[in-house]
Amino acid sequence: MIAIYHGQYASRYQDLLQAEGIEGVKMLDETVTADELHRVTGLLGWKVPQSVLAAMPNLRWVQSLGAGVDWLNGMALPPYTTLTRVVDLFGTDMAEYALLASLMWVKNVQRWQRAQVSHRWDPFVVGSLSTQRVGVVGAGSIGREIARAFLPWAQEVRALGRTLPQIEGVQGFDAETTMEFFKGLNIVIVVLPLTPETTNFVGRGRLEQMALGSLLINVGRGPVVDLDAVVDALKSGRLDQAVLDVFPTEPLPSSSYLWDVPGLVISPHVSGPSRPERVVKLVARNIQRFQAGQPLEGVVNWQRGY
Ligand code: OXD
Repeated sequence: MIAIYHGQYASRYQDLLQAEGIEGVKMLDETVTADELHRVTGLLGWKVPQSVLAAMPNLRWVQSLGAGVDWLNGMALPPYTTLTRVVDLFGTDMAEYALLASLMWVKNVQRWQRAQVSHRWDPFVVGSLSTQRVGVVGAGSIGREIARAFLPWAQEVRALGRTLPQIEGVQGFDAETTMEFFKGLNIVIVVLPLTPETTNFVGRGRLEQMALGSLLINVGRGPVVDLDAVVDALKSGRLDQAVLDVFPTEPLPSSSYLWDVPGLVISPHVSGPSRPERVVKLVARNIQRFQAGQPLEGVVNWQRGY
């Protein structure tokens, strides 16, 4: 049996899957019985609690209903369970977000807004992306799309991957040349998944390599960026602005000091929306493949963690 666990979105998925010809997906709500949980072999889920996973000993496949699978970090799944994630769907939105954040910074839109509030005509020379060196940290399908989106605009575009990224027109860097990658960059866009290796990947040493007065954008996962180091870099002027869409704790508590840090721009994890309408076709294909015993799309490599 295929089941779904995704809070308020579960029934929307059920309807959309039905429209794709897929019936009988069981919603895991408080009425589900232990017997039904025993019969679950495939689970569509997002932030499923360990207690729910542990009640499904016959699970063979988990489809994460987003790009990330870090919500499963540290959780035990039955042996031989295949994990899949949503791939190739969020690159365009996230590239738009990164371009928007970069243009707002380079054109200093905040200064226009401040001037308008006080009815002040405040002309100044605005910058241009054409003089900016841009680097994308993470070269999966999303990172590659972001890097390509900057190519017509930026002076130079770099991409950093575990292995050397090959993207036409983009300078590739790998684990061995990480420091060179960061050197002199004006804009860094972080799109790394969260794994033990990527935690605090963007820390003091790497930020120090960036150009003075630069911009950091994080659309990957909160803990990939060392927030204390970012706040210090904003204070010292190494960073002029940091635009953060993701945080170690979400929602960001209203009591967090981060809301008031000068130079920090906060958005509520909106850069790559995983709306059911957009994800459902991939999920439907994977259900059909799972039921037919065929290879699934977006299989996660457990060793790499994405
Ligand atoms: C995702 C996300 O992983 O929304 O899909 O961050």
